[in-house]
Amino acid sequence: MSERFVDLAVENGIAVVTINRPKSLNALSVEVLEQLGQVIKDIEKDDKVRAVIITGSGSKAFVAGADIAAMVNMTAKEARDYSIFAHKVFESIEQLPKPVIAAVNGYALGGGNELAMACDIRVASSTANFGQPEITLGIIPGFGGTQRLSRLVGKGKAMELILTGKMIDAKTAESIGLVNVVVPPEKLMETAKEIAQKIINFSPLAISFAKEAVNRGIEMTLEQGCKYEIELWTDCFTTEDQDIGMTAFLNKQKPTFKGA
Ligand code: CO8
Repeated sequence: MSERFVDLAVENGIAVVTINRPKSLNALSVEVLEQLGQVIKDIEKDDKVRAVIITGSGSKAFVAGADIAAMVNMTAKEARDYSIFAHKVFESIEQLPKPVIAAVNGYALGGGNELAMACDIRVASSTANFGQPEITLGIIPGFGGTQRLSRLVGKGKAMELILTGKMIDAKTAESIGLVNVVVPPEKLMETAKEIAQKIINFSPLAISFAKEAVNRGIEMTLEQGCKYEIELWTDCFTTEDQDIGMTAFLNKQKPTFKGA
């Protein structure tokens, strides 16, 4: 049996996905990406899973990047296939109709920062560090970094990080909008789970529509995005959850959403 590099644990509707390759600081080899892709597929099909947290094993690294040892002798064709495959896996995370939170426990470099950025929300340990150091290796980010970073933090900061390859600490990452919240290391998983729990109390359909509206809309003009929002907003009114949520509000009760 092949070695497991991605662990999955589901508890109370929250799936914790742990990249577990500590000897290489959880670097994303092809095997890791394949296993991560399969775990995300399994999670999509599993109705019991309502939210996902992605983290790294140990306290040193979330993911220290793509696997440099595996890339050093790659041909251009192999590098292209590697990049295309990673993009597919990260898109499957971004497009998963369930919320995904990155719990960044340490270094999130290169492909690691790109993985965190494919998630919906990033919670960071105060000991985490972020960066796109590809330029120091004679390459550029190849798992979405040049695109998602500028969308998240703006072109100027993205250029600075990508062109200098410098690392920034968690507080700096928070100040530029790369990270949503920074917490002490011992509070990392607790905080990520609290955020996941808060979200999964809401209608899973509304959550998936909201995620789709934001993710698709950001690729469109404002006018197109607003039209797209109208469609998804309208879809909300075909759900029982819309009735449940509004009726509960008017009756001063707490809604229990059905996901229907
Ligand atoms: N790949 C493979 N192995 C790694 C990686 C990595 N990204 N990062 C760390 N390791 C290994 C080290 O080689 C070392 O192995 P060994 O013990 O066998 O020597 C072990 O992990 C521990 O690392 P260090 O001894 O270096 O630990 P330090 O505490 O001294 O340093 C750092 C920690 C700062 C995180 C350092 O390891 C480092 O700089 N790592 C590389 C970070 C990096 O450059 N990441 C970007 C990689 S490129 C990338 O992600 C591109 C994505 C798009 C690719 C598109 C492909 C087509």
